[in-house]
Amino acid sequence: MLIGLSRPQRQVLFAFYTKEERPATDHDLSPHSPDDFPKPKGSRPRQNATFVSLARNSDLWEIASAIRQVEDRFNRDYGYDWVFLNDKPFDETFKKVTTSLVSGKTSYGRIPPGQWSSPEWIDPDKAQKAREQMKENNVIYGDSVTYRHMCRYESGFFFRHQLMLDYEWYWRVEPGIRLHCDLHEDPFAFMVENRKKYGFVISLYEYIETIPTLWNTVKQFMREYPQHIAEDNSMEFLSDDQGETYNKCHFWSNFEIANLDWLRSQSYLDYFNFLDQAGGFYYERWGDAPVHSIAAGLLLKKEEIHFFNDISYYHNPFTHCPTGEKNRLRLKCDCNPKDNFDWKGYSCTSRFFEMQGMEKPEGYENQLD
Ligand SMILES: Nc1nc2c(ncn2[C@@H]2O[C@H](COP(=O)(O)OP(=O)(O)O)[C@@H](O)[C@H]2O)c(=O)[nH]1
Ligand SMILES: [Mg+2]
Repeated sequence: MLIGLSRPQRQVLFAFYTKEERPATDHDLSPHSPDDFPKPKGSRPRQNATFVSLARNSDLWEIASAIRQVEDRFNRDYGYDWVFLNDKPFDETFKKVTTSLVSGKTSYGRIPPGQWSSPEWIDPDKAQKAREQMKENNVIYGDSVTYRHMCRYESGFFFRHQLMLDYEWYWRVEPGIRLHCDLHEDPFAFMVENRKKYGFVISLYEYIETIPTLWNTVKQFMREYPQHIAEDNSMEFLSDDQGETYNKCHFWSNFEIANLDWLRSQSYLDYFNFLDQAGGFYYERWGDAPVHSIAAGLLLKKEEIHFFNDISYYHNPFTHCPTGEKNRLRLKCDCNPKDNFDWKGYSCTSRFFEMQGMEKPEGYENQLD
């Protein structure tokens, strides 16, 4: 059953696949039986949620260490499922090891080739020239084609993979990340109970070389689809001049806890398709982080976006370590508060607090540099 999706919405999702690409049979489930899964802690029911990781077979040990941390700090008490996606088939070792680590059900999906390649309207010569230029300018991943496929896939497709359709919520986990504190509450339940749609832990400024025309494209989208722009949006977080220019602030999307039905909504799909047509995933190197963040900032109400101070997180090279010693002791954190990125100059989290009219947590003044 496709929870939360009407029949026409489902048709939109499936219409994208050609018959050959349909991923329906291209996945495996783990050998667990439902009785093996731990019951959620406390009285609250488990939410309709899953972890999701895009990974290569070669990412195995890095994703294994990430899973182990997520399990030890949180999921062993909840048993949420985990979906793994890959442009190539996962090998047996990858499946065996990850299934042994995850307390919930695991499933392994192959990405349809049409979603891991540049669309037919992209001019290959123009895209290649752009990559060469970026390589010369030392732009990170500037010459990588697969990184571009990855950014486009995370921007527009993972949430409509067959294996994701039955879920309403996801938590994205990348290889090599760390969690430094226990979680004392189920973040999915928090999202549901507080009517949130998008949650983040780290925000920062994007390299402008990767997105020179993104904001102009977004402005065109806003003109063409004014009905999709939320009234009480977060433009103030994204722009310092009421939308004229982009200040490059974005949520770091290697961590996300968010609502899949929102990404599958007509407004998000119109937004993604508009950007995809413009070609910037290949002629530039648009990242899924600014793409998701601008969408969250404009299509959602600002109160639907949440900053998880309590979830400590590391992805090379930045750390979010909860501000406030009481918090860190209560949650058994092993991060050094000095490493906390939130209040440093390259973070946008201060701006987020200001936009939301939120008071900064006690002790933030000591972490400004
Ligand atoms: N299957 C697959 N996953 C990829 C590929 N490239 C990147 N990823 C995944 O995409 C995510 C982002 O890639 P990563 O190398 O961590 O990029 P970074 O965090 O921006 O430095 C991670 O979950 C990777 O495992 C690829 O070619 N194939
Ligand atoms: Mg990464």
